[in-house]
Parts: sequence; C-alpha cells; structure tokens
Amino acid sequence: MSELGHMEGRLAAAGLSDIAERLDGGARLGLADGVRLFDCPDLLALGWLANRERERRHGDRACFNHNIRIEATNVCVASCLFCSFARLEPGDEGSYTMSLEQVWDKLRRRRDEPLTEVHVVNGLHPDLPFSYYTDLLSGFKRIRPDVHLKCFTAVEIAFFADLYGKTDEQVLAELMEAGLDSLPGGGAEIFAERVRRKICHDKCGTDRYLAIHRAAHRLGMRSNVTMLYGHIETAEERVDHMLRARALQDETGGFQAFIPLAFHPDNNQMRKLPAPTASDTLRVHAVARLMLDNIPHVKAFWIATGVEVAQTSLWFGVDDLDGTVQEERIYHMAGARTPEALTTAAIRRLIEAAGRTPVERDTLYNVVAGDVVQ
Ligand code: V47
Repeated sequence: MSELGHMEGRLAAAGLSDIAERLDGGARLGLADGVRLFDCPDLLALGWLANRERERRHGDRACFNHNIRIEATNVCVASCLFCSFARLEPGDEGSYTMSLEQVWDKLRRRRDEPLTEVHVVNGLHPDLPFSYYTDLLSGFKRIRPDVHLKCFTAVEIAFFADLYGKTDEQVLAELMEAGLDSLPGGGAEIFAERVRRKICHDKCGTDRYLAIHRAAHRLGMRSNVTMLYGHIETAEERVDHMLRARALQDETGGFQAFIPLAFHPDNNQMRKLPAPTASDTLRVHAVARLMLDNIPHVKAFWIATGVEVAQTSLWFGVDDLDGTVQEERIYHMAGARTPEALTTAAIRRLIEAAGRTPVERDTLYNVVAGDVVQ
C-alpha cells in the first residue's frame, strides 16, 4: 500500500476522512469538528492532517526570533488562580518593581547583540504613573531605535484605561506615540465566560480583550493571541476560544500567531491540577492549525511546552518557536524546568535536528537579513 493509501486508511479508522476531504476542498471547520479532533484517539492521524496544513503554508521552514523578555513589575491587583508570578502589594514578600533605569539597563547590556524584539509583560500595578510606561518605551527606542517593542497585553491596556481615565484607543495611541510597535497575546486565557469567571474573574473580560486587539489592528499594529490550556476548560471551550479568535481575524487580519500556553501548576491556587501531558500539548497545537485557517502562524512557546515537545510540535502544525527569551519569570515561578534562555545557535540546532529548516524572523515575520529562505 502507498504511504498515502496507508494514511487514508488510518484517517478513516480514526473517523477523520470527512474532515480531511473538507480541508482539501478549502472548507472551514466548525465547533463540532474541532471537538471531534480533540476526541480522536489517533494522535498521529491528527498530526498528519495538521502537518499537511502547516506544510501547505510554510513548507519545511520553522521560524524563531532573537528577543528578550522583561517583566518590569510583578505587583498586580488581579487574582488569577493560575498565576504564580503576581504579588498583590508593593511590600509583599517577593514583590518587585524595577526603576526605569533598571529596565533600560536590561537592553543597554545587550546593546551590541543582534536582537530584534523586546517583549514586556507586567503585573497590573495600581500606583505607577502612566508616564512610567511611555518613558519605558521611549527610553528603549533611544537605546536601540531598530528594536521592535512588543509590550503590554490587552489586559494591561484595559487596566491603564480604567486607572488613568482614558479610553482603550487613547491608551493605545499614546503608547504608540511613545514607541509601542505591537501587542503580545497574553491575557486571553480561555474566552468562555464560565472558565473566566472561575480562574480570572477580576480582569479584562473576553469582549474587551478582543475589542482592544480590534482597535490595535485598526491603528495599524499587529498582535498575537494566546490560549491557556490544561486546567478546567473543556474541549468545546478550547474550540470556542479558537473560533472567537478566528472571527476577529476575519474582520481585521491583524493576528500574526496563535500561541497555546500549557498550564503550569506549581505555586499557584490551581496547584492540585496535573500539568497537561505531552500528547495533550501536541494535540492542542495540531487542532489550532486545523481550526485557524486565517491566522498564519502557530507558535509553540518552548518555555511553556518544554524544549523536547516544542521540537516535536514542528510535525504537529507548529511553524514558530518564539525566541531566545533570555529571562523569563512567569513560567519559571510556576515550575517550568526549561532553560531560561536559548541562544540562536541552540534554537537552530533544535529545528535542524527535528528535520526542519530554521529561519530567523523579526516580530513582523520578515526574514532577518543574512538568513536564507530555501
Ligand atoms: O496571559 C500565567 C500565562 C501569559 C501561567 O505574544 C501561565 O508572542 C501557564 O502571553 N501556567 C503571559 N501559563 C505570556 C504570554 C506570551 C508568551 C509567549 C509569547 C507571547 C507572544 C505571549 O502567561 C498569561 C497567562 O496566560 N500564564 N501563569 C501558568 N502558571
């Protein structure tokens, strides 16, 4: 039997033939299809389908980014059950807020490195002036005007608007004026209201998260969208999350990447839950590739998935491994045993060893000069 014939038999046995045919005809998958994909017992059949879509878009390329992560404060007024990073009050044990000089120093120390992105995520600090954030951005641009600033989740934007008495659009416009280039995808968690009420009831809700991304796209910025999985959400709620992201993407086209984030249970209020398994992680990335026909990239954030699973995911729908990262606290405080940084050479080696072709990209997915696209 030919390999294709073998796979057709396998897809039929897994009950996925009709989905494969509809994908071939360019049809979109719906909620019930997504739930069937999650329920499918044959992980390799699911992966084969996702890999087919991945290779149609990206061939054998896998991209990564030379970036750094900065978390300027972990003081946070929100009480998300999954979070191990936040400290409620400025004086609480383990809380910190960097001075602007300390924040800028993180970039100054890497002034000569060919990094292309700074990714900033913070707690929701109740006492800082708005100028802390605008100065943070303009200071970065003074140090390295060429570096792309991907800063502040939609949840932070909503918090700034409420705290400083501005509209969401005003906040975005003023931050852009100071140097903001795009929004990261954090804060999405699970869009279904049932889950949000339980795990993150006191921060920006789903409609506002999506409205802020819509506004950012209208202002000309790009952004990402994440999904925190492996806690109390159902398969249906995962697919619903993907469909809400897909619907906004139909409107604006502004999302670049969908990023599933594996829940890490250490040191937070959901610590009794087990961490998602490797096969669940591969499944979530594969289903995302199949549901999200309009979002170009599916990213495995290697800090969250683990390096080995991130590498394997390159055959399960994933075409992007995020970046070098350098310093990461949110996952490491929640029990991640991944390294805190990878060099670009190490990421390239991982990608090549997985049988893919590494391509260094910038935040907007331009190939970085000097890298070659085959
Ligand atoms: O929104 C927090 C998640 C997110 C835990 O846009 C946790 O390129 C698992 O959004 N276990 C912030 N996850 C990080 C983020 C991100 C990461 C990489 C790339 C991009 C991008 C964005 O981290 C939060 C939350 O969903 N998170 N605590 C935890 N215990």
